[in-house]
Amino acid sequence: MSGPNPIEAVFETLAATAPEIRAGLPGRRTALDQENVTGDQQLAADVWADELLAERLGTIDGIGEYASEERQSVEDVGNGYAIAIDPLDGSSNLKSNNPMGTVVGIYDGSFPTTGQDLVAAGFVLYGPITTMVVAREGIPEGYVVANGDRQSTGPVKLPTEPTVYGFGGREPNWNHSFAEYVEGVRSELKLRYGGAMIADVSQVLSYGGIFGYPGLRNRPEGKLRLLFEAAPIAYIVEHAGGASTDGSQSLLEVPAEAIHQRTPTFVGNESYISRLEAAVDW
Ligand code: AHM
Ligand code: MG
Repeated sequence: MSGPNPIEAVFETLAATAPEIRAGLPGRRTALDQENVTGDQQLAADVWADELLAERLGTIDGIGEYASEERQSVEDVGNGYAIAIDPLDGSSNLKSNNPMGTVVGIYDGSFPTTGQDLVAAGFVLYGPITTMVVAREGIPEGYVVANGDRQSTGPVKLPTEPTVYGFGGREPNWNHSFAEYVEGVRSELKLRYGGAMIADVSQVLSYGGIFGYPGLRNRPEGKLRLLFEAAPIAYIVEHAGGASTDGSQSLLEVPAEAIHQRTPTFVGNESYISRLEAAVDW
């Protein structure tokens, strides 16, 4: 399928495919006897959503590379933009029937690359309703997805008054400087953590605040993946008026040496991001 241009076509296709993904989830909640390349347990839904999206997005004219969290290597699918996708972000939430998402970054470059090559990013959130946020140029736009069509809900701007926070990882594995920073945040903001990045970032975009997954004592690079998750979300939040960091620099500046590279990931209001950069010593 191709649209007016490859970037628009990616988001149109994602909106058209989202209801199908949602409808296909009930029968695909079982764990497969396999892990993806970064060692996560795969569900039938992860593999199925990846195959569906590779088929739909990989055949768009003007898309040259398809990289997915669920596959080992980059697929060469023609000439043009490189797309990185997490087909079902937060899929462990399928068991408990909590929200999940799909996140995509469109890069004008070849993998591995940095967030500076991003020309657009977007996500679908499978919550009580299906919503979508797309950032291209200027302020990101929100949509409600119904019957495969997008209806705009207007610009997405990070509220200037922060309200919520959510940080991943087990607290005993947090580094001391980060734990101290969180003590301050706890006394100021309200905890909202659901275990699916897209859903947690959507709360930050709606109410203001900070979401993050830190580097851990036993895993200094943290959990979230730079090209599939961290950079696309940073692109969206920065365009919405917020900031991002890996602890010392914008997530859009972190160079990727490997497709599945992980990074400590934080997005949210500038005041909380700069305080975090001053506080952490990893
Ligand atoms: P996934 O892409 O394999 O679902 O993993 C990423 C998810 C993020 O959505 C979320 O922020 C994080 O893992 C939650 O991890 P935890 O369960 O350790 O809190
Ligand atoms: Mg994910």
